[in-house]
Amino acid sequence: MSTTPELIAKLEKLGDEFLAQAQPLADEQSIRAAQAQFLGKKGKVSELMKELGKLPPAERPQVGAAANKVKEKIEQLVEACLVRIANAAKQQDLARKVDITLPARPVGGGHLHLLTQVRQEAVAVFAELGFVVAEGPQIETDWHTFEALAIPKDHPARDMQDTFYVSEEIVLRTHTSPVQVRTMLTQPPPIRIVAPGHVYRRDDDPTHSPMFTQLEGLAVDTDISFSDLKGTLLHFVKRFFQKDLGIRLRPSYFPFVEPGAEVDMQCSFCGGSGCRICKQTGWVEIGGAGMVDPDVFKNVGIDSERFTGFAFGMGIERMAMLRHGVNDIKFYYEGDVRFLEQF
Ligand code: FA5
Repeated sequence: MSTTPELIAKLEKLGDEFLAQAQPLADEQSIRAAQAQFLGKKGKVSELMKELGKLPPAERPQVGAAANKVKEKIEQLVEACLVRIANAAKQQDLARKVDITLPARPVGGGHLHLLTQVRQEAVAVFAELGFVVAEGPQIETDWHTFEALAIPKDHPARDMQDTFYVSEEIVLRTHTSPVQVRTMLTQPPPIRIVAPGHVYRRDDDPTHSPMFTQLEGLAVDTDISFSDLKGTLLHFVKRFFQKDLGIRLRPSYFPFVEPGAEVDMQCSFCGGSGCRICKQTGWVEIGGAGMVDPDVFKNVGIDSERFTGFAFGMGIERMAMLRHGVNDIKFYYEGDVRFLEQF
């Protein structure tokens, strides 16, 4: 059993002991562990204090005061050690050399969306042939979208394009053909335009989307014939797909052209021998086309005795699918960078 002076001496020694133990430590965690060894519930100070009860009551306050003093000293040493390591870390930071002449890391840039790329490339092919870009509104009048194109309200052809109506007279355009009307109303022949843009229909399956992109074409002049239409489309397909592919024009009905045709091209994937993209037929439909109907010329005030014209409308998603094998139209619009980065 220790006497009061012995116990006080032991307590006082703990301060130096802590200092010796904590001085070499270089991180906060070890300093806190050392602090617990001295000041914790089962720490060295508490151990010594167990002897307090055995001392004469009159001497106990003296020992208690010595214990408080050593606790305070250890607390101060802990603080000093923490400041020391914080300063050391700061010094290390300041000493680190930065080579500002190193080249910067490249910043990942974005790129045009696949549909924008395809649209620009398609327009570029027609631009080589003298076509210029024309535009029209996506929220369009019923008259420009249907009536002027010889599709009156009760006409069964309206069922081919299930329409989103804004009001009785205003629609979301179902095709880019109203740009034909707007162009012919404002510009006298000769006309050679292409009109790319968004169109809307109540359509939704793996190859049809409620919003998609079409590329309209229109040429009006004194001597335009069906063979000009065929030659233009054939040139486009060969140039755009950079392959010697054929086209075929299947007789079809659009009220605003006469004769009218569906435009098929040989499948760019298999070259016409049959694959999953063309459903083993060797051919894929890319759009509609035909000679401008004299009724449409009448509606826009162009003399159909003097002028003839051809028009076509193609799906840009379809062309992108044929170029890149995209088998679900949704991929274009989901904004998934894993898809978009491939192009
Ligand atoms: C038309 O829209 C006519 N305006 C085309 C035209 C223009 C004919 C000028 C004559 C003269 P159609 O409804 O077939 O035609 O659409 C043309 C192309 O758009 C289709 O061949 C297809 O490639 C694409 N398309 C049609 N509906 C959708 C849809 N919901 N999603 C994606 N592409 C579509």
